[in-house]
Amino acid sequence: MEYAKDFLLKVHKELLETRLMEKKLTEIYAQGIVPGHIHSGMGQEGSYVGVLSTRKKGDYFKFGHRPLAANYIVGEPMDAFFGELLGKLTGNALGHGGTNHLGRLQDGVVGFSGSLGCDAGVAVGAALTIDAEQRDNISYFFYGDGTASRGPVHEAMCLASCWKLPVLFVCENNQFAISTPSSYSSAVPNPGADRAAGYGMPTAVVDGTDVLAVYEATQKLVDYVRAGNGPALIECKEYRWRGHFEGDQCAYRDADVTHKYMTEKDSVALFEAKLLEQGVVTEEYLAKLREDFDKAMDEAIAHAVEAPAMQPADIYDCLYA
Ligand SMILES: Cc1ncc(C[n+]2csc(CCOP(=O)(O)OP(=O)(O)O)c2C)c(N)n1
Ligand SMILES: [Mg+2]
Repeated sequence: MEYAKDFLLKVHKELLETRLMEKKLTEIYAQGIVPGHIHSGMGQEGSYVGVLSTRKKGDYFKFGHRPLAANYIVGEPMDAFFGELLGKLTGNALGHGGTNHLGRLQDGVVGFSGSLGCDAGVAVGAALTIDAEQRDNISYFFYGDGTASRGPVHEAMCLASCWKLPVLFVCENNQFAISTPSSYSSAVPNPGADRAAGYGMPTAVVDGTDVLAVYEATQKLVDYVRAGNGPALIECKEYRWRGHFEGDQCAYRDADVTHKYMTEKDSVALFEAKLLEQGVVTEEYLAKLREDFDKAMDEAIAHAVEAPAMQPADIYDCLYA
């Protein structure tokens, strides 16, 4: 497929920013300034950015616990993002939720439940709104290979397909649910795609480390969903580079396999090599982009460190609308 230069630059910028932000999160966690866990999304940037490159204004997003940078990519300002992570009043949820409650409704982010899979129904509910308002938007539901086996996910798929609601189910198959390999919890090789036939949904299975392959496969499904045909499902195959959470020693998996993915299936390095070869970017351009983004993040983190923390008396604020 032929791409306009502006499109390639935008995809690359979002891919690089996702990587740099996910890396930064591990660094500030190690400094001890983040209350709660960080579940790094390093290794999964290509699938998120490839899928999100099909988004348009008015769409809804149900993200998970990784990569958190997805919230920034769809519009959350950095100060609100880092403020929330550090439990500060400048955060998008006034520091009440931290790592699991990033995202803002004005960006289309419909929130997150720590009880994985239960919020599949929220994504379907958002699609019902779109349907009632007769818009050509869609609701993206991102979920993991482990979450793919949860009951509420299947109930959500069933309802979305019976009512022909505009949902794109995005199964992020990073091969593990904490320490459980996907092959242990699923009798079929594709825990998302292989089960979607039961709901009459079209599917694609794609290499999640190839950002343009993800984009192309997703765009076909998104066209189908936006046209009012009902839901579809894409499953992205990838590998979680770091532990389930920061501090996980990963004793349950082979470090050589991890190393292989990190060196041979690095979505950012692979895409940058292509863009350099095609003359779309230069080494100087890439270096400046990295430097500027890193500086912007450091400034936002410094603001968050200085910002007032949430106090015990604030705990009942924002519970009811
Ligand atoms: C209902 C429920 N059960 C268990 C957990 C604990 N838990 C948190 S993350 C996780 C693994 C999820 O695996 P997967 O869906 O593959 O997502 P990944 O972490 O790989 O991105 C589990 C079991 C939870 N949060 N919610
Ligand atoms: Mg997983």
